[in-house]
Amino acid sequence: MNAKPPATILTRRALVGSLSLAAGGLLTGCDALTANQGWRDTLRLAETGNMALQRGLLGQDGLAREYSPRDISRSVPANGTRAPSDADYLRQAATGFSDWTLSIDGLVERPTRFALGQIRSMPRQTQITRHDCVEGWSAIGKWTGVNLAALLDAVKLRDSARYLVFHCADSLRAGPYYESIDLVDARHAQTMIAWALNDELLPIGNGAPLRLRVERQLGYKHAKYIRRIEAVADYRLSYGGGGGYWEDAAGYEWYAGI
Ligand SMILES: Nc1nc2c(c(=O)[nH]1)N[C@H]1C(S)=C(S)[C@@H](COP(=O)(O)O)O[C@H]1N2
Ligand SMILES: [Mo]
Repeated sequence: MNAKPPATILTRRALVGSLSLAAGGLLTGCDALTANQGWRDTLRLAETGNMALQRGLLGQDGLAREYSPRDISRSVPANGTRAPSDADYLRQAATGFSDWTLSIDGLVERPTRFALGQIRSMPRQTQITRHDCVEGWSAIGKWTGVNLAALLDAVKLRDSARYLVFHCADSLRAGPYYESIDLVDARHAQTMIAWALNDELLPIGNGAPLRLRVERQLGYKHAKYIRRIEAVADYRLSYGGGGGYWEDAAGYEWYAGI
C-alpha cells in the first residue's frame, strides 16, 4: 500500500498490522509466506485478528475523525466506475433519477422499496470525513444522507440477519459491483446512505443518486450507485463469496478497517 494517511491512522494500522503479523509469524514461520492455501488461511486469520484488535482498540462505536469546512478538498476524485454504462442506469440518469428506488429486503420483517424522494426527505445527517482509497489517495468531503440504522429500523431486521449486501447498478470487468458489511458497521453512528456531497446532489462520478459512507473502512467498501440492500445471514453465499467486488476479483480484505 502506498497510501499516506495521517499519523493517527498510520499508527493504528501499523499497530494492528504488526500485532497480527507477529501472530502470523508464530503460526507459519517466516519462510512460509507463499501463495499457498496455508498462507491464505493465515491471512484470513490475521484479518479476523485485525477486526478484533481494531474493534478492541477503537471500540465498536468509536467515530472516524470529522474535519472542519476549511479542510474540504477541492474535489473528491471519482474512482472505479465514474459513469455507469448499464442501460437501466443510463435511463434513470437521463430523467434525473426521478424513478430511482432503493429496495431493502432479505432477512427483514418489512421489505420496502423507498423512492429517492422519500430517502431525501428523511431526517438527514452531515459529516466532513476523509475517504482513503487503497490506490494511494485520500480526499475530504462533506457528506449528507440518511443514517443507515434508521433505515434498518424502518424495515426491521430479523434476528437471523448478520450482514448487509449492497447491490450496485454498475458493472466492472468481472461483473456487477457489490459490497457487504456487518451490523456493527451498519449501525455505526456515521454510517449513512449519502445523497449529497459538499451541499450538492451527488454527482454521477461519486455514486449518484445513493452511495454508502462507512467511515471506518477503506474506500472500496463505500458502495456507489446502490439500488438494493439485502440483509443476509452469511455474505459468503452471495456473488463470488468474498463479500465484495474487489474481495472476489483481487483478494482484497473483507474487513478493511482504518
Ligand atoms: N458501485 C461502485 N462502488 C464503488 C466503486 C465502483 O467502482 N463501483 N469503487 C470503489 C472505490 S475503489 C472507491 S475508492 C470509492 C470511490 O468513491 P468516489 O468515486 O466517490 O471517490 O468507491 C468505491 N465504491
Ligand atoms: Mo478505492
